[in-house]
This record gives sequence, C-alpha cells and structure tokens, in this order.
Amino acid sequence: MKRLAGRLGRTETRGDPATHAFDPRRTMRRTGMAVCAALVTLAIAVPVSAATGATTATQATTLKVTAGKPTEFHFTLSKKSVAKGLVTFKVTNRGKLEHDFKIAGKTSKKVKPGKATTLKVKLRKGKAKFLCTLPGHAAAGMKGTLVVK
Ligand SMILES: [Cu+2]
Repeated sequence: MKRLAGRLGRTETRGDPATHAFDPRRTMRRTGMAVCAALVTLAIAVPVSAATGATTATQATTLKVTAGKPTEFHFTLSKKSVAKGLVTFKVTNRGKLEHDFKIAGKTSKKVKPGKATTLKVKLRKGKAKFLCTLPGHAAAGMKGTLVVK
C-alpha cells in the first residue's frame, strides 16, 4: 500500500511544472531536444535555399545599344538576335543630339549625348522593331529590327 501511494504521489506531481524545473534530468532532455530540433531545421533550410538560388539564376539577356553610331541617326546593337524573355537594353548615346530607344511598345528615357540609360523589356518570339521616337530620327535611319528566338 505504501509503495502504491508513493507512485500515485509521483504521478500527481508530474503535472506540476514547478517540480519539473528542479529535475536536472528532465531539463537536460528538454534542452537536448531543442538542440536536436534546431539542427533538423538547419539541415532542411540549407538545401532549400541552395535550390531556390539555382532557380533564380535564369538566363538574363543584356544588349548594348549605341545611339548615334556609326552616324548620328543610327543605332548599333551588340547582338542581332536575342532569346525571348526579359531583355535589358543598355542605351548609350554616342551622338551629338538627344536620342531614345523604343522597342515592343516600351520607350527609354531620352538620353543626352555621352549619357546612358537602361530599358527592361519582355520580348516575345518573332521580330521586334526598334526606333528612336524623336521627330524625324526614325525616318532618317534610326530604326531597325531585332530577331527574338
Ligand atoms: Cu534619335
């Protein structure tokens, strides 16, 4: 009877959090589990971030556009064709007049001689016509076609 009463007494105190805090074995087990959980989280987090890093590194196309080269009313593009998708056009003005660059419905800021600007455009497969929107410039030759594959 005495043993049973003792056991019952212990089971009763188990529910009391204050008693648990004083039990060194219990505290040890608890911190051990916390460390274990942290390690598991780390092990999961590392491969996941590595995988997302790989997927975000998609092919980014950058194309250099030089306005006013070889003559004032001409564009020189660093590539004759680009892959479809997001294309970054770095427009540099090597002419003596102000120019801009329009492609696929998007127009860059006006670029002063010696300055540069960037235009990001999503291109679809086909032929993308480009031009300078300043009056008379396209008619004088500031236009062309970019092949999008
Ligand atoms: Cu122009």
